Amino acid sequence: MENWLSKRAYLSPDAPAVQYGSQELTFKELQVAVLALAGKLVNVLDGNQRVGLLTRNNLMGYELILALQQLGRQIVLLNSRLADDELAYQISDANLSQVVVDDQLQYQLAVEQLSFTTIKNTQGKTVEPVVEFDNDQVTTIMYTSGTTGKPKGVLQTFGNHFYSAMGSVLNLGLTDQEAWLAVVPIFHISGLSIMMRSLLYGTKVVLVEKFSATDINHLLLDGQATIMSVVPTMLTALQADLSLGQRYPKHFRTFLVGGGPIDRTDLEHAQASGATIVQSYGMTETASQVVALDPKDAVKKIGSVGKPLFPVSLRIKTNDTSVNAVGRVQLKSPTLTAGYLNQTKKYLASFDEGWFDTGDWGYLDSEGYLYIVGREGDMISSGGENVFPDEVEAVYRALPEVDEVVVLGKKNQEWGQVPVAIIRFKAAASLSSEALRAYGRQHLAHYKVPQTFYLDQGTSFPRTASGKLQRYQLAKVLASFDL
Ligand code: S0N
Ligand code: MG
Ligand code: MG
Repeated sequence: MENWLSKRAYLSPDAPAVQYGSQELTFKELQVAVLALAGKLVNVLDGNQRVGLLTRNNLMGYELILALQQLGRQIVLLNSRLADDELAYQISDANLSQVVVDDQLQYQLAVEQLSFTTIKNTQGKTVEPVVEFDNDQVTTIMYTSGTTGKPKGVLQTFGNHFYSAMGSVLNLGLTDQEAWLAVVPIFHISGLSIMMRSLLYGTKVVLVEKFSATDINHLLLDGQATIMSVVPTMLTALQADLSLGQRYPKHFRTFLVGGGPIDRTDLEHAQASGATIVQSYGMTETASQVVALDPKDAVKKIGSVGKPLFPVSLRIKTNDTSVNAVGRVQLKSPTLTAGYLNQTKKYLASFDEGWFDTGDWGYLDSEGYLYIVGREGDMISSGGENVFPDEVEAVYRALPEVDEVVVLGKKNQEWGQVPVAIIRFKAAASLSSEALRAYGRQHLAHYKVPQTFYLDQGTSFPRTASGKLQRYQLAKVLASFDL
């Protein structure tokens, strides 16, 4: 396919492309700004095909992603909430030599950091953008954690993003005034997919750097957006901020909810405020949502994430043939990642008879609606960020004082779930909760640090014969600590 930015600037040069605070750019203006930035980048980038980026949701970060695409570089979108240790692994795995870093963020990294200001102040030259965005070409890489081993770099091709945008629009439709509010991070697929859709649909993005329920409600009530991607934490905060009886204008048509389940109360509150809720299921590996629930079914099918989007096929892998039998959720989709960086074996091992195994557990009801009942490796979803107990446990096990540690999710009003830990010290050793927290915050993203440390009182953790923790049995253990 022809370069999406070139094509879009040709098709609808004067249509609004992006709004950031008081700044608004048309697609032609965006193209000019992006190419100017690309002209500066070539003067500071080395020959490495891959470039890291650490940014918040601001216009410079937005333009940098597009500029790197114009130069045909692969962009490694790093999560700005990660700790230095976590970033170091990803930087080394992706073989990065340079990371472009938002001036507002600070890290200690073993590679060259190019600040936004450095780039802005660089003399630019004229560059020829790439002509083609090839479907098979990897354009972005995002790291995801999992149950075993280190995080994996998920390779996302232009084809992945294209089919994702098509699947989304065939479900959600489009209005001629479309303006998609992006406060979900552009380093996650939730945010990046909004950017890619904008180029393909020719629609506007309302980019917001910092989530504040009051500010966002102000924008929505003011009619500045037609659709917004949210995680459940955001939806809850937005509803709590509305005054009694306050309703969103008709112009605002949808909250696209992903990154975890919402409960009935939140759903009803949101509906009472005049909003339409589309719940969905998706992941970095599928370049955003692959399953979505028709708003008409939201109440009738509460708890369901809906039906697979048009390009997506889904099956539940189980030997049980009864209706509602729980099994592994497996997919086929043109949006599916082309691979895990440096981990071909792991990638191939995620397929079962040609179906990609999500690692999640779920069932289809008699009408073909998907319900998710368990996440890979007892993944904890905190405010839309994934936390894998294994990863947190490994960090704590490295402490000489620690004999055993078990991390599990606890229900939380604000974040949906938060990690908590049950910890056992070696004989005569101990650490305070404060010390444990401080240690965690040094080595892990803050949202991964257990909110509470429960001292083990001789609990026997449920294990299989081979010694593997039976996580599904742990909820009972936690309940006994909560008394
Ligand atoms: C909810 C957010 C905005 C909260 O961040 P906020 O308020 O900006 O926090 P800070 O002011 O920076 O920090 C305050 C304290 O809060 C802690 N903290 C921040 N985030 C979390 C968190 N998630 N859990 C627990 N604690 C958190 C900070 O650490 C700080 O504490 P101290 O001071 O102690 O350090 C923010 O978390 C956020 O943006 N969340 C959303 C992330 C997201 O987008 N996730 C989705 C990922 N999934 C996918 O991308 C696949 C699905 C998908 O594509 C999709 C998802 C949603 C919608 C649509 C789609 C789609 O299909 O298109
Ligand atoms: Mg930090
Ligand atoms: Mg906050």
